[in-house]
Amino acid sequence: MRPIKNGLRSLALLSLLLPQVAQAGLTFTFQDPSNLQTNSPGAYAGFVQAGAIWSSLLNDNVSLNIELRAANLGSSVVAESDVLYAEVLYLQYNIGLFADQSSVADVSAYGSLPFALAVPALMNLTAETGGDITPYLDSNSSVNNLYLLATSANIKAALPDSVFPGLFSGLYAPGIVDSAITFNDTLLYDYDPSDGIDAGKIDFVAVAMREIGHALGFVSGVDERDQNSPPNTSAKGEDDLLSTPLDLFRYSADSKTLGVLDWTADTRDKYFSIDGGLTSLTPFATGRTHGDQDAASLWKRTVGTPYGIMSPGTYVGQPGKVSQADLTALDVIGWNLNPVPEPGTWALLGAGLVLLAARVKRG
Ligand SMILES: [Ca+2]
Ligand SMILES: [Ca+2]
Ligand SMILES: [Ca+2]
Ligand SMILES: [Ca+2]
Repeated sequence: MRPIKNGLRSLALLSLLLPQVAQAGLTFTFQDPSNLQTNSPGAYAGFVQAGAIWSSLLNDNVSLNIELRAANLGSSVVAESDVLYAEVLYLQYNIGLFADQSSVADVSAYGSLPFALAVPALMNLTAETGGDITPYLDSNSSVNNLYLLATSANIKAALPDSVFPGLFSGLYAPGIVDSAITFNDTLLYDYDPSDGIDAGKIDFVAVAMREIGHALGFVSGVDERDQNSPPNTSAKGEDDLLSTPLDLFRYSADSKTLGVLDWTADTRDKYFSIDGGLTSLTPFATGRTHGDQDAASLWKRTVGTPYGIMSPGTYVGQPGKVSQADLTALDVIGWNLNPVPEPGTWALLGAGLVLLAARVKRG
């Protein structure tokens, strides 16, 4: 019986993996209050292209409003975003992810999550311990263990109105801005990555993709804890700040040992894992103030090839690239990936086609 059962299971999985049809997909409306289309047409076109690339990669039926602005952000900041968030019960989010599973990574990621009301995690820098940086286990099921703070785009992808009718209707109201992105118009950009990136110029489309990527949900609550704590301010209580859906896949060696997540800001290594911390897929940055000086809402900085489009730094003289790690992170927090066959998959499909052709020929 076992082989048959397994066979049925893989058939079920296969049907889960088949692309959904008749979806409008991910669409962007760019609002242009300062008339970039006239004043900085290259930048406006760059944002439109960045949106089009995300639309080609993700196929959730989600419409997003992005407001674009330009400003002098100094010499070290390329862009910043004001993203719309909403609180969601962890258990609601868990149910949403259960219904949203459409990839092998989704199945593993969902399986790694506790089916419970509350999520335990390592914490630090809270008022409860006087702002101390020493990690401690927070398993008291208080507000910060019960709720997540998710971007509006992430909620639209993971908890669609069809699954939770009316629950997040506010996010669909007219005039809602999912993210307001300001880029630094005092830096040198190459707006057209199709012919490479000029020496000394920043890949603008990559910058725009990263800012939109934050809106899609590639963000960590660790940054708020990192910044809203000594020496910057007095420590906030556990429940004053919430973690994000992406933080459900954030681990350290210490948290793995305890079988919990790691929501601390410090210099210990943190990593993205979709199997309960057993496997590190990609390291995260660990925080501007108490960590490695990069925002925890990014991959770890590298000397050579970046881990993905959601890496820190700017792409000067070289194009930014979306990586499998970027896609897996968005996949497991509730986005549905458009099928992009791997080279190996192509070979398999090709072999299948050849077999089919041979059968037809013999028939
Ligand atoms: Ca707590
Ligand atoms: Ca170029
Ligand atoms: Ca997914
Ligand atoms: Ca989805």
